[in-house]
Amino acid sequence: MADQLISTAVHDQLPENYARPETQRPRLHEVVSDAQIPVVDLADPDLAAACATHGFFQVLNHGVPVELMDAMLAVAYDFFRLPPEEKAKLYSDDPAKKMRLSTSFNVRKETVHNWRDYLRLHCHPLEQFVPDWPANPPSFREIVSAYCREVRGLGFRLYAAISASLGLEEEYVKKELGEQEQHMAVNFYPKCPAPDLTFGLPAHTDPNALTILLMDQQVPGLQVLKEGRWIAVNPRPNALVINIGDQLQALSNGRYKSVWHRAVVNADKPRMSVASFLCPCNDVLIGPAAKLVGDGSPAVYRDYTYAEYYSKFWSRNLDQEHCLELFR
Ligand code: AKG
Repeated sequence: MADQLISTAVHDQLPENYARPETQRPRLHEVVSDAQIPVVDLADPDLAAACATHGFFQVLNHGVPVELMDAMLAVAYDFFRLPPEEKAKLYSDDPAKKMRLSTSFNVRKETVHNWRDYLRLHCHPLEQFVPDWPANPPSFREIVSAYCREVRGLGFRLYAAISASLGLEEEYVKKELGEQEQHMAVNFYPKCPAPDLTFGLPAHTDPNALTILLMDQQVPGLQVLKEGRWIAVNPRPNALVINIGDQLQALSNGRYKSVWHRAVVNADKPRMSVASFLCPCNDVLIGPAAKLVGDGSPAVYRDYTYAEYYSKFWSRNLDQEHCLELFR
């Protein structure tokens, strides 16, 4: 078991239980590195096309201050540079914990681990969760809270734009999904001695509604599946990467796609990404919007609660079939 953080040691060799069998390796030489995922503005009419064809896009003019994005990444690196003893105190492999420093994905279930340490935080309401967040670095709570507030605002602006792009009233997604929970994964991928044998995160879709991803501009690592090929995402300066999660795929009756993506690692540099997830509360009933269901387009998914979805998601391995397939 990966019962300790990988970032607290230097590794000359990949430990055996991180090496994927031949057929599951990243095949980095086959990745398309010069393609772009769409870059859009919030008011852009191309938003709908980006959601429908890619499920992933980069957003500019998003309203989140660039200095805050830089501060968020800087404090995240500082956090992972804390002494091993201090980080060890925060370690947990219990996915139910609302604040945990952990490693890989779900160490209790997996047989092959992933080259990632991560800090997982619940972020809404902030007053409830911030007192349990790490007290070090000293600026951590203040910077991360400010970033969470901004990202939440952006998430709701995106919900409005996405609703409108589906021909629904602007408030539709926000109203339908109810009070949104907000979680964060601060992903740290240390330098890896064998990037061709393992993943930071293997292929997965996001079980939530919408993900807003901030990443280190200097070190690529995110890849998105498009027409059977993995595309490397090259972040535009000052952009945030947005991806449609499983719940928006269901609500849009399959028009918008929650796309497979993965994080690969590299030998020369560590990498950081900060994923903010908006998701419905447990008891919210989710299903295709009535306006998007009609004669020519029957409901693709049945109604279900988010609690049902989330527990199904966590009971499986990350890279199995799309979890939404179980809700048809
Ligand atoms: C996740 O946290 O779910 C991700 O997919 C992170 C991807 C990345 O590190 O670029």
